[in-house]
Amino acid sequence: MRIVYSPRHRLHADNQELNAGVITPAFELPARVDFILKRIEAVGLGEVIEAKTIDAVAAAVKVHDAGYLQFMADFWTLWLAEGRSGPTMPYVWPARGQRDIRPEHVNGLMGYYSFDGGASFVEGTWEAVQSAVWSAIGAAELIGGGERAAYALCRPPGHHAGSSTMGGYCFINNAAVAAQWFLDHGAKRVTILDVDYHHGNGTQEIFYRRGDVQIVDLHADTAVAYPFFSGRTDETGEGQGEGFTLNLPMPFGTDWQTWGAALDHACRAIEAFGPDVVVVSLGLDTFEGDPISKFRLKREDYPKIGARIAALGRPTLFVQEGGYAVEDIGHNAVGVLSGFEG
Ligand code: SP5
Ligand code: ZN
Repeated sequence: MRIVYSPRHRLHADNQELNAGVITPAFELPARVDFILKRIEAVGLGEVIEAKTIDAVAAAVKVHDAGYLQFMADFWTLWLAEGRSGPTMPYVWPARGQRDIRPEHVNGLMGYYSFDGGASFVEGTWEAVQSAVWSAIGAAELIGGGERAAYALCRPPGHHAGSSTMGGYCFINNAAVAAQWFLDHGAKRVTILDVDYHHGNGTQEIFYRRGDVQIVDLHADTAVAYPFFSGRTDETGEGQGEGFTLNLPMPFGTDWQTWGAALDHACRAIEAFGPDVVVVSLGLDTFEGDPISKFRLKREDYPKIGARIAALGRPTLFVQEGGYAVEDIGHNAVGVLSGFEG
């Protein structure tokens, strides 16, 4: 299958994150893409295409708030105007009992448009964020043109980004933007199958009240795992979307036996929905060696994921999400994609 990516992802680097009381260098690194590309070339998975420049805001505004996108576009200018130039992260959020009111100052805006301290900006962040949308749309276009599958090698990832919130290393929800692109280009129903270790809270929020996009999400139980505030089994959608969200949480230590059974259950729900296209939010942080996660999938399990998804028999767009064991991520990503191709 063909791979779409942009070298501009590299502009989002040397940032930091806030985790359980500690500010650390970011786990979400440019090297992730390097290792995946290296493995793609080693096995000859397919042609790697550089994403062409498109209007990322025009594509993203179909699933994101316009004021949120404008804030991200303006952020670096506002930050420089404060006399700052280093990486930043938010530090105050509107929580229960406070007002949903848009402040004017950059420090307030940063909190208003985020839900954690995991999405920090550097000078090139907005450029990189837009280029991930180019990759997602470029790969979607390949499928629109008749290909059975394509891989958007996006960075930064997207599934934690909600309609007006960044967090969890995510700014624009690349998979959601692509799903909407399919609907705007003839698809009647799209499924987003999220296999990242973490619950795709942003994707769920964006489509929660819609019946044209089914969300099926395998993840670590959010009673004990990030992002904590969504991802439970009783979240099934609302209104028009009732019944079109399926959360499949699993405990720490989950291995293929449990995870593979959950994937099979997920795929049966997808078969019942009958989507025109499947968008896979392809996180690889389920790997036993992942530095921030607690599942135990092994390298040999990833081709089985691809094979089960292929058995759905639907046009399939893979969109890269998490996965932080940088030395292994290439094997695991290409494992899924090779398993899909059979
Ligand atoms: C796209 C994606 O996978 N985002 C993940 C964001 C996770 N952020 C919180 C992780 C908390 C894990 N704590 C790490 C401690 C490592 N010693
Ligand atoms: Zn993740």
